[in-house]
Amino acid sequence: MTFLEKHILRQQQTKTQLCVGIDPDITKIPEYYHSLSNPIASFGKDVVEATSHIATSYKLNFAFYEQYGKLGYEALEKTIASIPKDIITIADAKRGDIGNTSKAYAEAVFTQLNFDAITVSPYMGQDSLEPFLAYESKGVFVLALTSNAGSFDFQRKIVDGKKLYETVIERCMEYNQKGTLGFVVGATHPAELAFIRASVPTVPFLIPGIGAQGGDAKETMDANNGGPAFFNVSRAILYPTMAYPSYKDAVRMKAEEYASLLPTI
Ligand code: OMP
Repeated sequence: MTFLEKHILRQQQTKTQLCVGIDPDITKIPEYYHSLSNPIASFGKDVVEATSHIATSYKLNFAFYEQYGKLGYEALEKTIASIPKDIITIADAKRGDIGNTSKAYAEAVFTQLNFDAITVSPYMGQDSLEPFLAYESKGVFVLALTSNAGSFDFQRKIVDGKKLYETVIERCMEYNQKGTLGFVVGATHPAELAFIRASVPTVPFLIPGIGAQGGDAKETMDANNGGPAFFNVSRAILYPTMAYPSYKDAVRMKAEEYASLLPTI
């Protein structure tokens, strides 16, 4: 089964398009985790337990694990192991290097860690992406138009008469021989999201930026116009501010709130 087939099946169960982002930050998790042997692993397990009834996918951002060294790597493995097998897992690692090195990155993420999909940077070109695209069933999300302010620095520059991100999309579509390629498009630019969606109506998008970065769920869904999508929400679910009987309850409520804002169509 390809990652997209798995995602469609999962969406039929949950009736939402919510991708829960797990970006563990020790300074933001409740105090009581701090005394546990691996606070990040325990936090991840609780987040998965609180949200797995509603999450269509999980995106684990590697930076938030790698910053804790050995404990972080252990937490990454334990968190992946705690995710039910019918839910898509996305390694947010933003890889991409010379082909020989990308091959090793792909082996690590797809074979060793067994993620369903990965985020990659297109900057080093075709040979840097091919080792990821060689996997029949794994998804490869290429950064196209990112959600941050820095997206104005390069991605919109006019090169050969068009914006650089348009060229990235056009060229990457030529590499999409197995239908496993998708794009990362930020929720913070709904008009451009709509424009990009119109150019590639059936390609899966990973769409971060809803919640903490200001992207609006409804506006983003409208801009996506029903295309296959993984709408990611990380901090707005992981670090709820409201008072509930327990932290896990608060995370569950927030996830359910976003899930209902991001229904399947
Ligand atoms: P929140 O802003 O807390 O919801 O987190 C967004 C997540 O998506 C983080 O893990 C970011 O690293 C990631 N992200 C973006 O925010 N913007 C992008 O353009 C691309 C990504 C990503 O590739 O996931």
